[in-house]
Amino acid sequence: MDNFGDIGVCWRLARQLAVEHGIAVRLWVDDLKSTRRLIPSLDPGKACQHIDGVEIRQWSDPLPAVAPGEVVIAAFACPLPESFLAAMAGPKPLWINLEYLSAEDWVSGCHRMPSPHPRLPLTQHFFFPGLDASTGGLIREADYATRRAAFVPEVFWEALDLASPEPGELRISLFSYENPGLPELLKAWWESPFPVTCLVPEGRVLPGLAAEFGVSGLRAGDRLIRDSLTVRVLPFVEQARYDELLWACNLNFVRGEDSFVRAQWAEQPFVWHIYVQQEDAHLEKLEAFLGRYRIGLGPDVARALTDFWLAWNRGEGVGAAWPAFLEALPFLAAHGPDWSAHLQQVDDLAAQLVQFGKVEIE
Ligand code: TRH
Repeated sequence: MDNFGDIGVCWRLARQLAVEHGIAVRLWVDDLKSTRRLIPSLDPGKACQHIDGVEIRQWSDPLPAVAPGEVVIAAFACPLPESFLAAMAGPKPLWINLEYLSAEDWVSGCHRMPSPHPRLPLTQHFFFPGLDASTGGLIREADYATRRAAFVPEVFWEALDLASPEPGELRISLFSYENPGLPELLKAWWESPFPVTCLVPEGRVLPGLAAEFGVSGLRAGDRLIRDSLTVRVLPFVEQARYDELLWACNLNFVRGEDSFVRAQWAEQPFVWHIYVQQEDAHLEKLEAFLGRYRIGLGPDVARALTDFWLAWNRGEGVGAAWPAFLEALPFLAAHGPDWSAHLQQVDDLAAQLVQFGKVEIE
């Protein structure tokens, strides 16, 4: 199988297909250097290497000539190189276009839809991850629950050289894009009547954080303290261990797609910073998710959740929305396991892809 597309999702999926389903997966990566943050054992100097059963290949131009796998997955509408498409025209592998995750209703109508190539004798099939049985489901590894049950928070905190949370302390992980609402949020946290610890993996939010604290730059290991707030900058952890951070915190700020899904499996309250799309299409996606996620919440909690998520995504009104969101946290914490159980009624994305492959190829 050949896999092209966004690395956070694609690496996780490739690994699962190889480890759990015994499939020979070749993952094409354009930027090996930044992928190394997710996979520390990756050697960016090597154009071809094997990690966790996955063949990782440098996506160069021109692409090395290889025979396409039996299945080709192009994720997030990424265009396949012409030479590879031409090579596909002979053996005609099953070609899957793995789309963005969306909770919007139209998704179920487009899931698995075929679309012939305008010139070549090839058909791509749209495959949509999603939240209900009419979609392709979400990535979730078979050993997820076992790993979570074996997790010992005290050991995790010790490894980060941090004490376990004090009673009443709020421990937050912050993984987001640049956000003009950050200063207001930090203010709410440092004015808090109880201790707040914010753990920030190295990434795009650091310059905004540094500016707010009046320091020239931040890096892993740095600690900032102001009144009730302690900020600790963490190294970007390897992808396989990111879940631990989400399990250990009682509020997780996440973004994009993969961390957003992991936060849902972690069952803790979370805030999604969605990636911005043209014509504010992302806000519709955000509302569509909230429309489903809110089911079962009381009206005040649902309102507090919606107001805070919208404020964070618009980058304004974050401070005003925080107090009600804070009050809603215990209810959202209770909601997390119900939501995760609801999602688990749907087969996971890897299993559905394998099933689809079996039906289409045989
Ligand atoms: O990187 P992202 O912003 O990715 C997004 C989406 O994939 C989206 O579909 C795409 O269109 C957009 O990019 C441009 O956020 P995401 O999806 O959460 O991916 C981040 C990955 O990093 C995820 O796999 C979790 C991982 N991670 C670690 O491995 N260690 C860490 O310390 C942290 C904070 C994250």
